[in-house]
Amino acid sequence: DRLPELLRRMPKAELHVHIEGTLEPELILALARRNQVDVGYDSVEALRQAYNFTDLQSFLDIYYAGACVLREARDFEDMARAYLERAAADNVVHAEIFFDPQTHTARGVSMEKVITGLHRACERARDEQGVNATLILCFLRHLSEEEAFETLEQALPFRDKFIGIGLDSSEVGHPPEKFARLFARCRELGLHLVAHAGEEGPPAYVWTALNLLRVERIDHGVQSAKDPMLMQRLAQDQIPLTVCPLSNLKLKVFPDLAAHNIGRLLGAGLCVTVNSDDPAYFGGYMNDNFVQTFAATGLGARQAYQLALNSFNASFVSERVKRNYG
Ligand code: ES4
Ligand code: ZN
Repeated sequence: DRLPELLRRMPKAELHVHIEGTLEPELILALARRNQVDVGYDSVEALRQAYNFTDLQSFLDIYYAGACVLREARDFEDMARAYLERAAADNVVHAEIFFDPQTHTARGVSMEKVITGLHRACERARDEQGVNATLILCFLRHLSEEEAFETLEQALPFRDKFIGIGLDSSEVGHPPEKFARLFARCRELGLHLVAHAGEEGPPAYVWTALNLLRVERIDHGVQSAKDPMLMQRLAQDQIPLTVCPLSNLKLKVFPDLAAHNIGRLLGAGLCVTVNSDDPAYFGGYMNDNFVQTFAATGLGARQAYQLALNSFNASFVSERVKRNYG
């Protein structure tokens, strides 16, 4: 069967990856040593054994703890470089990378160190891997609107180094409307807008992300299948969903990959894409997500082509560049 080979070799765009979620245990330990930070684990095996989360919150607790080893601009650069080399090996030619500045500024790391470190890795990837990499600043939805506005102010001196903003972290209890004014401001600034919605939260959160935040893409969005009217809206307006199958598996959004609704979403005509989310924690990068999902759900070459095409159509590259990809 040559399908896995097709999946691995086809050029693709990754639109949903948290750079802090690409920190492999080996790099966490190396940075802990370099920065003399105590992470509470002394071996790769011990760290990996702690990755036994059962839902989004139990994952986030470990993910934020791992990020504590990041102190200097070069730490952020090293992390992003490792991800971009790994992505290039999976034939990812375009990546729009999330970062969570509040996780770092809350620990006294400056916005400048975070953004300049990540941006240097993006520039290098273009030169050395031929990967076009851009940054999307994510606000933590469990924190306040006021803290989000402060974070935006801190980031504006580096406005030219990120293309958009997103909303992530604990979803249930933190609906999109909490950040309506923030997103309106970012829209005025000409930033692209995306938000996590419908990962664990209800279809109502996808509706408000679309109608109140006016986002251009929905991150995850798999719970949309529970609402036929919402499915119609997503299909009609071709709102991309950045789906992350192995993430959904590890966080028990679906009991197994065979039960994942990606085939149903695609079949309903939605602009679905496949992404890795937090590959160091969820057990797979882009090609692992494609190969395992296709093996479990019985999708075929036609869907492979559609997903690759969708990933470029859903990206924030210019329409002119999109015509070249197509
Ligand atoms: C995340 Cl899987 C997921 N969901 C929400 N926020 C996140 N941040 C990093 N990974
Ligand atoms: Zn995510």
